[in-house]
Amino acid sequence: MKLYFAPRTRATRARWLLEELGVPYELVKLDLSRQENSTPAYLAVHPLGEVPALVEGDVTLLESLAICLHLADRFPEKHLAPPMGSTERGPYYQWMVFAELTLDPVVMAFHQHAQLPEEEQASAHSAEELAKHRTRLAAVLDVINGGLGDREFLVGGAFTAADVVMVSILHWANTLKLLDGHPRLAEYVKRHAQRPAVRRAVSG
Ligand SMILES: N[C@@H](CCC(=O)N[C@@H](CS)C(=O)NCC(=O)O)C(=O)O
Repeated sequence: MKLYFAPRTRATRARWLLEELGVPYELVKLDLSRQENSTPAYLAVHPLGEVPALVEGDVTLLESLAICLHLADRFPEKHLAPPMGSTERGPYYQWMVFAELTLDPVVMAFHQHAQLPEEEQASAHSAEELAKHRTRLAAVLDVINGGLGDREFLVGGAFTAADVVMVSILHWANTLKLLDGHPRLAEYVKRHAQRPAVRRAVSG
């Protein structure tokens, strides 16, 4: 297996999961600042020039969520996904998809706001948009907080790929200081960030 990767991107969650699984893989690092993702060779792997991409034999897999779902199922003996058809499988899908399709867009909205020039950030339109995002973010974080409760992991009392995807996006939210009013979620992120597999995934 070959993982096309760049640090501090959505590729980190795929690398983290590979490290948790402890399976052999080849890491191909791309320097996005040098447009190494725009070469004809890489565009033949990922036509949009994005990371991650996972190549195994004749199959190339795009989309970090699909890669995480696939990898956790590919090695069932590692128990990073509840068995197919089990009671836990539904919540497992739910949290993976909630993280990607509900949490990620609102975090992205804050990220994009932070990239705006200062005068644009201060404009009335921008402030109004930000207020809407804040309301949405609070509601979304409340759902995750309620789902997690006092438990250590999202699903089935054990660490799964759902934690990998959720923590990755919450970690991004945390770097934007969006978890300041949610100590339990901040603690959930901090605790997972200390996992040895995370340290390996962000090293070098
Ligand atoms: N939905 C895709 C998004 C992939 C994506 O947007 N990757 C970004 C990094 S997080 C990228 O490669 N951007 C190319 C660039 O910055 O030039 C996924 O989750 O894999």
